[in-house]
Amino acid sequence: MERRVSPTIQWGTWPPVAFLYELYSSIIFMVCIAATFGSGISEPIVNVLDSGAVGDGATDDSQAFLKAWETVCGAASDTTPTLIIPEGKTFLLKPLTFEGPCGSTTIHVQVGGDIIAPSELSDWDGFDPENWIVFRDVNGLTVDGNGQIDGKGAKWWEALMFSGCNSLTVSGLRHTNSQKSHISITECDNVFISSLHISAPEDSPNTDGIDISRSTNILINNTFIGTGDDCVAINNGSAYINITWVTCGPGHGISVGSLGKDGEFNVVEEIHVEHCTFNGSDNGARIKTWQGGSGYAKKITYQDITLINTDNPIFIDQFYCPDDDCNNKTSAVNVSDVLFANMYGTSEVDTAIQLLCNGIFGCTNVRVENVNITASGSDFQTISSCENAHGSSSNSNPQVDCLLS
Ligand SMILES: *[C@@H]1O[C@H](CO)[C@@H](O)[C@H](O)[C@H]1NC(C)=O
Ligand SMILES: *[C@@H]1O[C@H](CO)[C@@H](O)[C@H](O)[C@H]1NC(C)=O
Ligand SMILES: *[C@@H]1O[C@H](CO)[C@@H](O)[C@H](O)[C@H]1NC(C)=O
Ligand SMILES: *[C@@H]1O[C@H](CO)[C@@H](O)[C@H](O)[C@H]1NC(C)=O
Ligand SMILES: *[C@@H]1O[C@H](CO)[C@@H](O)[C@H](O)[C@H]1NC(C)=O
Ligand SMILES: *[C@@H]1O[C@H](CO)[C@@H](O)[C@H](O)[C@H]1NC(C)=O
Ligand SMILES: CC(=O)N[C@H]1CO[C@H](CO)[C@@H](O)[C@@H]1O
Repeated sequence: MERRVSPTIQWGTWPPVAFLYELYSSIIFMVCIAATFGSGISEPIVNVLDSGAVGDGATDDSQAFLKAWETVCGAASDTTPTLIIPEGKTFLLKPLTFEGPCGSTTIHVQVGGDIIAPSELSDWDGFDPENWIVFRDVNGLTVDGNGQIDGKGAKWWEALMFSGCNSLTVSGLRHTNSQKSHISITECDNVFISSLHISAPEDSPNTDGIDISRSTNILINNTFIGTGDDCVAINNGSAYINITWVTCGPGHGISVGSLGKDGEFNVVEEIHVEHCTFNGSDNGARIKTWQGGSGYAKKITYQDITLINTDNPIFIDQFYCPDDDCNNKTSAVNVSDVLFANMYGTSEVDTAIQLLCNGIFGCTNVRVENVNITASGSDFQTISSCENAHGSSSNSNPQVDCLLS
């Protein structure tokens, strides 16, 4: 998300998260999956209809879902309980948390039907307005199905949050109309996200597709993201994040950061974005850091990327300042070991490659290889521009002669 409003969430009974200053609001699945031992049988099967859910899109089904969850979460350790949200129905849910830890080490949530949020602010009285659906401390969770999760465009939440979750799988769902981020993943390890379809209007502010922070070993594969802000934003404490076969656009690119806001110490490393397409997005491959921060962003690769009418296809911005009210500072997040390779297609702007690094230590070992980015129109040509960027380039159009060796 470009601008984060500061945290107002009361995390209450979740002490480890006191430091979660980056809040996610629409739908929150906080899922924690611990070690998986397999060998479970697919029982018990718990259908939300059997717990009293109505599924007419108007009745508040929250309590029925929580009741069903109690059964699922309380199932014995040698089972694989399955929560069925049946297709052909639409379930209205108020903010709720599917809380772990649970008895079983593997839990399956099958989302066949649609889930919608209440659209009136008054429906949120007495609830934490930052979070809609939360899965918290649930280990070995799989959430899949063809259902749609519709945030109804409410401004005050994020759609789906997985927090503190290990061995999480999310696939197949359609997410729409969250006004903040659609899916947030924080404090999770070993996550597989695939075949999602995430959409929000292009002009909706702060609607990140997927926000990642303090998480490791994540693969996001084969997913479409079209939103009003970053398609994927990778924030502090994230490492070993792979993003493959993702199409982004509209949206603000697949971004590392923003990092180092308000002098924060932030670290991100081992981020690999491959076989992705940026289609009409503002920004493509982007690393953004505020002046005055510290820490690092390193070992980042963007390769095998298709660009279609992309604004700022390749962009390192160490002067990130969306409100234009920043002063030059004397510290920075250290950006190094960045590879942009095999990137082909068209740019909406002339400066297709921008490597803007601070004058403190600049960016080091930035490589641009096998790149051909041409103008999307016939009235301009692409160029590159650098400040304090060190590294190398080969076989690049536009040439990046400004990279200092
Ligand atoms: C991420 O990509 C790296 C390099 O391509 C690979 O070695 C690693 O296994 C991948 N990790 C995941 C979780 O997919
Ligand atoms: C990722 O998606 C691609 C393209 O759809 C597919 O070929 C590949 O098998 C997927 N990889 C995994 C690990 O699911
Ligand atoms: C960023 O993450 C690192 C590593 O997890 C942690 O040490 C640091 O405190 C975090 N920074 C902030 C501002 O939370
Ligand atoms: C790019 O986006 C446009 C507009 O949404 C769409 O018509 C086109 O099919 C997309 N191209 C690809 C390759 O996804
Ligand atoms: C920045 O990172 C590079 C690569 O890790 C390292 O060589 C350099 O010393 C770092 N600079 C500072 C000021 O930390
Ligand atoms: C770059 O791509 C354009 C358009 O596809 C092509 O005409 C041009 O020959 C390519 N340039 C290089 C150096 O490969
Ligand atoms: C806000 C501001 O003063 N930004 C400047 C900081 O310094 C760089 C040069 O290293 C300038 O390009 C920025 O305009």
